[in-house]
Order: sequence, then structure tokens, then C-alpha cells
Amino acid sequence: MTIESSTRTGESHDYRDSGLEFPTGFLIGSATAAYQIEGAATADGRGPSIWDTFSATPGKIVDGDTGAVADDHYHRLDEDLDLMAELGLEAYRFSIAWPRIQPLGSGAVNEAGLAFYSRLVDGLIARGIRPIATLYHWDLPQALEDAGGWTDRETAYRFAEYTRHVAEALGDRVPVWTTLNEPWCSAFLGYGSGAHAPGRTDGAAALRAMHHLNLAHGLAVQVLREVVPRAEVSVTLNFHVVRGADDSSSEAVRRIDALANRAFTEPMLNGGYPADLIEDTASVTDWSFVLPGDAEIIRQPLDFLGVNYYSTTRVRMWDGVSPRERADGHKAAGGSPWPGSDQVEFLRQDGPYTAMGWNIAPDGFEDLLLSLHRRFPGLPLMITENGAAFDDEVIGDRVFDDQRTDYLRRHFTAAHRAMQQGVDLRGYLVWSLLDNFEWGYGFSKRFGIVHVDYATQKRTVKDSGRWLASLIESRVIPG
Ligand code: IFM
Repeated sequence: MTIESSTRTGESHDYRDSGLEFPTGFLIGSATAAYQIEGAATADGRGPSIWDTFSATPGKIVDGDTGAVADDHYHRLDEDLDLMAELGLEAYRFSIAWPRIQPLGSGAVNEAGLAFYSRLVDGLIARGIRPIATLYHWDLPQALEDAGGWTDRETAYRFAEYTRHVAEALGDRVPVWTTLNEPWCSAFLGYGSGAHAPGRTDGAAALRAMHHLNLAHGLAVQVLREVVPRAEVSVTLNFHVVRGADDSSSEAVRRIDALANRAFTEPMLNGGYPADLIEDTASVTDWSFVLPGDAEIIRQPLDFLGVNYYSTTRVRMWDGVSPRERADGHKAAGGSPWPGSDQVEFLRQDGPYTAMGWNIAPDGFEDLLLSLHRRFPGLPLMITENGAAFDDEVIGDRVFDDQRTDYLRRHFTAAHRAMQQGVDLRGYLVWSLLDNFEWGYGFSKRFGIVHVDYATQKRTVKDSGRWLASLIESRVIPG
């Protein structure tokens, strides 16, 4: 599924349009994830997750930060719901922390954990905000990791059981569900590079984990169809828009596209792993973890595909200097997130950049949406995450973040252009509602449209948040 560039042949565009109108029914809102905002790590019977363990391990997170308190959202739910209403959000995507529901990852349900999400869902509905629930945004119960984590097939079946508990409790009020958030990160950063929890650095384990995450997705969709037959069901993938550094880079593009994108879209939407992916990784694994019948379980009809997009990636084949010696954040943790394709080199791209060092490329966003539309015709899309980290300027009660507003304007413009070309895009959720715990970067990177002062937990709507509120109110990209 290589993502072709130059969507409108030969045309160059700066994506800084204003005045473009989004149709009624196109959902505009924001997104967060449990571990990044909730805090309250031991409250009301929550069990430990792999991120509690990982962030408590010295050297894993910038400044030794952890999500133990984060935005203290667990205790500030009403205030945060009011904030969402103040911004006029039409939809809010949140994730459910598995260790709050089943502290040990299996067995009895912790009613207090369910009650928190029940209150959240009721609070959203009372404010006219559509709840979109993600079942797994990386916080695997530590007890399951101790038993093998995502490298153990059983974890997929535990996930299906957890899904049933949550769907039975919230399914009467949650109309939209996402099974997994960015399984590429869970598998290849969690078990390959080691940059994410649980921090393992084993390419074969990463591929096993990938398959069991795909299996978990399929099993969870089956449960959701049974328990909440009227709900919309999806998965959220972080697509890599892979560009070749030069004309001879097609092999590098193909390899990374296979590992990053097609490793998930092909089994989930087309019923099997790509032959080239299996070949590329043959020296790492024999793929014996794929059992007869798995392909049928994983391929489930979806109501839409959740798309997370931030920037593009530029690659070429290794030119003689070990890629491990080059600047590439993904390799810093010691392992590689690209099993079987370590000879692919990742190159720094042309700016401008966000505070993450990620290039700003709204054209890549438009290209991605068009490519997905062509590749999976008839499958609606939803932007389940898009946004940017910047070093915001706080002056008194005002947070100046023109760069984030500019980023959002360009990406909303790109989405609008894709829609004009026939892409069935159903909504756009900005990452993130609140500044929060940015995984390995701790609190050093701020993605929020609402600023959080971590010392006082004071929330201040940033200029970008006001810009988004104005877009939601008028349906038109503000000037
Ligand atoms: O913060 C993350 C989020 O949890 C998953 N998608 C990317 C975001 C920015 O890195």
C-alpha cells in the first residue's frame, strides 16, 4: 500500500487555507489516552500496568517522569468534561485502562474501575459529546506481561474477555469503539526497539506480538458485534507515509510499508499477511505463531478505519555506515523496530519541524487519505489522532501557540482537500485535549490544545483550543 505522493499532479499548495467548510455530521473533537492523563495509578483497586513498571525503571523516561499523577484527570473528571463542553467538542475519544477493569488482566471485574468510565460516558452524553472508546492504548496489565505479554497467544483471549466486560457495562451508551490504538507501537516499540513498555528488544518477539495484537483485534470485534450489535467498530492505526530518498529507494519503501502498514491492514482487511513481509522476516522468525483459522478471526468487517497521522518518513537502503550509528530516535533504546529490515536507513527530512523533531507535512496527510481510499474503497475513514507538540509561550492566563494552530489549519485543509476528492472521511479528533505524559518523553513534550500546569493542575485553553472551538462552531476553517 505504498502511499503515492503529489495528489494533484504537479500542483504545489501550502495548505494554509481558511474558509473551507466541513459538512454537518462530520465529527470534530479531541482525543486522549488513559495512562497519559488519568494519574490515580493505585486508586480504587487499579492494578499495575507495563507502563507503571517501565516508567519506574531508571533511564527509560526523560526526567524520570511517570504517569502516576499525570493530569490527575481521574479526580478532575467533571472539570475536564466542562472544559470539553466549553470547547464545543462534538466527539471525545478516550481509552479505557485495562488494569482498572481487571487489575490482574483476567478474572473478576473491578466495579470501581468500570464506574469511573461509566461516569465519564454519562458526563459526555449529558454535554452532547459523542463518546468514542478505545479498548487498548498500551497499558497492558503487568500480570499479563509477566505471563508473556503480547508474545503469548493467551493475551489475545484475555483481551476478548476484557472487551466483553467493558462492552456489557458501557455498550448501552458508547456508540463507537476502537479495539487497539497503534498496534505497531505496541509490537515494534514495545518488543522490538524497547523504547516503549515492556522494553523488550527482540525482533522475533515483536513479530509474535504483532500477530497476537492482530488476533486480539479480531476476537474483540467478534465480541463487540455480539454484545453491541448496533455500535460502530474500528481499529486505529498509525500509518507511516514512507517516501524514498531517491529513485533507487523503492526496496526500502516497500520493506517499511510492509512492516509498518501492511502488517496490520492486510490481515485485518484482506485476510492474510503480505508474502513480501513473510519473506523479509524469514531470518528472524518462521511465523509458526500463525495458526490455522487465525486469518478468518483477524479479518472482520469494520465500520470505519481510524487513522493517526503526524508526519512522513524518508528511507533508503543502507549505504555502508551502520544505521545504528546514525541519529534515529527509534534505535536509541538499543533494539530495532524493523526486524529483518535493519539495512533500511531513516533520513532526516526537510523542515519545518515540531518540538518532537517531526517534519510538518500536510501533503503526506492528503496523500495518505487518498491512498487509503483507493486501497480500501467503501471503507470510511476517521482521523482518530492528529496534532503537534510545540514549546508554548505562557503569558499570564494566555497560552500563545500559533505554531500548533498553523499545524492544525494545514492538516484540516489537507483533510478537506481529500474529502473534495471523494474520500469518505467521517471525523477528525485532535491529539490531544490536554498536555500529558508523552511516553518516553515524559512531560517534556506538550501536545495539548489545553495547557496543564503540572504543579497546580491548572488548565488553560490555548489559542489553538480557541481556534478549534471556532472551527467547530462555524464548521469553517477560521482565518
Ligand atoms: O501521544 C501519542 C499517542 O499516545 C499515540 N499517538 C501518537 C501520540 C503522539 O506521540
